[in-house]
Amino acid sequence: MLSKEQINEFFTRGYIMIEALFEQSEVGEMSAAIERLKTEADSLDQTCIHKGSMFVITEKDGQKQIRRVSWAAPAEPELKKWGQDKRLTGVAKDLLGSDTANQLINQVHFKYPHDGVRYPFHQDCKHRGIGTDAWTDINGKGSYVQSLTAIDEATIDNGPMYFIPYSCKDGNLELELGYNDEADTDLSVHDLAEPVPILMKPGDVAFFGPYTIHGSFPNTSESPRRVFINGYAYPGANTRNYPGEGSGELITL
Ligand SMILES: O=C(O)CCC(=O)C(=O)O
Repeated sequence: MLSKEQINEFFTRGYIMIEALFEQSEVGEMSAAIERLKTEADSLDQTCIHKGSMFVITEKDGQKQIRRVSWAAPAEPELKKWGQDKRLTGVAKDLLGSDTANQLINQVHFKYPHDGVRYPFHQDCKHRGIGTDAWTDINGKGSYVQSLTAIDEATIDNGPMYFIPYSCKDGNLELELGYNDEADTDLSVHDLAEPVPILMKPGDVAFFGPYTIHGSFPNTSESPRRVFINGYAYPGANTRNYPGEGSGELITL
């Protein structure tokens, strides 16, 4: 799927973007599945496993936040299908250097206007459990690839993803987890480039590694910013059970 230049860019800059990997009609199908999840989330008032998926619901300033659905597959099998689409897994195959992977993430991030949801700058290696028994970098190149598919257009105002180019160069910087709205990550102690907003059209996909620092700010626009995230680990790198029925499935890339 990828050229040598793209593979090199992934490992040096820390991320690549592939425009229009999915057609608009396909994004429409993903979007409809995500809206069905949103309807389920509307009926819940706290974080729970529902229909086999983990719905993460929080509250901020008295307002309900539908933050994410982790391992969306059981509640919405259409999203399992898209998360195992060969256009995503083919890229993961090239980047992992493996024909198979454990799929750890099949997730939707919702970000509605003024809901305050943000993701402080972080590295996904922390989420994978680096430094604990949960995680081993088996292929010596991070052993993990995450993809982020734009469902809505990502504009500068609706809380787009930001990447810090080349921030993967020093591996694990032991940053905090990226799920706490209140966290205030001090990046000034590291020698880093400026964060770059990734303005995506629906169907564009960003791929990034476990050491690439990324995050996003609240949605201050009047339209939603929804993304569909899938993550693939080199077989055996992960030993942890992720919430959701069937998570961590060994798949053929
Ligand atoms: O949805 C976002 O803006 C953040 C995504 C993210 O942090 C991740 O995919 O690890």
